Amino acid sequence: MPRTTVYEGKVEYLQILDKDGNADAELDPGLPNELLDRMYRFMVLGRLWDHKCLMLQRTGRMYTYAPLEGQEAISVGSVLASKPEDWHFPTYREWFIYHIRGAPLHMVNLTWMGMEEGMRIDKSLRVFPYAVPIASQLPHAVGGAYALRMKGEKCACIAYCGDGGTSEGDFHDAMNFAGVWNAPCVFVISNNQWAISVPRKNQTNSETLAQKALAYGFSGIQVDGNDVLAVYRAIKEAADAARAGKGPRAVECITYRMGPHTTADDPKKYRSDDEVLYWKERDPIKRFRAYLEKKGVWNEEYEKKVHDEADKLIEDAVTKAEAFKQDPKDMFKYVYAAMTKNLEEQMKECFED
Ligand SMILES: Cc1ncc(C[n+]2csc(CCOP(=O)(O)OP(=O)(O)O)c2C)c(N)n1
Ligand SMILES: [Mg+2]
Repeated sequence: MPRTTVYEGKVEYLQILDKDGNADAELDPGLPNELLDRMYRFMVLGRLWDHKCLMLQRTGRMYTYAPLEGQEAISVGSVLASKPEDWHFPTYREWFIYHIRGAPLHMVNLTWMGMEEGMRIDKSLRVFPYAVPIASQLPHAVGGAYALRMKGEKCACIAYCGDGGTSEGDFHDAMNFAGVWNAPCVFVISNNQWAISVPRKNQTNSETLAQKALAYGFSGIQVDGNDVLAVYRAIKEAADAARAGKGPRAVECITYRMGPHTTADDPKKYRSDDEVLYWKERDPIKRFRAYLEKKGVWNEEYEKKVHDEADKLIEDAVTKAEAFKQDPKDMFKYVYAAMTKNLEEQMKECFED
């Protein structure tokens, strides 16, 4: 028997905007100014809101919080590339997705303030509650995609995980079933180089995370995750393909978490200032702003308008979140679909004495 090659795979890399905001003329999707404006407003709002949440946590007005800074282009590019009929299955770091999909800004603040009511999202927005157990949302997305197709709905299920998430069994179970079922799924891997203090190189010996898809029989692409146009384009193509019955795809977004893993972490203990500086120069907002300026969409006056508007929204969201009243009886009421006799007795004891 001759020795032959039975399989050869490839993974493309996509970047449209370089770090200084110069666009590749052939790859630039030529989005209308109205959409570019929405992208920029959301990215700035995400960044400012992130800074506000950190301050709230540091002053005891919010509990443990997972910062977004540096990764805004992924949430914004991905949601704006999707359609209202698509579903999103975020991780704890993609909390901004809820607002981009249309949820009031204060809802996510509520969750980080320890109030689960924040995840009581209008079902028509089609976003699952975010998952903290790593990668556990991926099998949900594949099951959802399979079920929605059975119901005759033409939509994509867009599921997110981090670089660390790709080492979880749930990631591989989900990818395998998505491939076997040709499920309309898009796996967005936010490769921010670190899983708390574990670097990407200790996570897997694979050259890319996108190539994991090849083993499960579908394609994977790697994109510059700090380039909102590249994220938008790759996810739009993947979601369009999923809706058209062409099966799943993986999109690995190369990015960097600029802040701590959560407010309980000190990244100075495990990464160098030089590394942080390298990524600061590749900031997603700075480069998109430069692109918009070259197109004549951005100027100082516009910047001020965008910031003023964001500041107002943030102040309003904090006021609403802090004024929110919880009903302590809920902790008894929603343990099960219906309260057990035991729980009823405990609730009575707590509130009627
Ligand atoms: C199943 C499970 N194991 C461990 C943890 C603890 N944990 C929380 S975040 C995290 C790292 C995740 O890293 P990554 O997937 O790269 O996402 P990132 O936080 O970088 O966005 C770990 C191990 C968890 N939440 N769930
Ligand atoms: Mg990570």
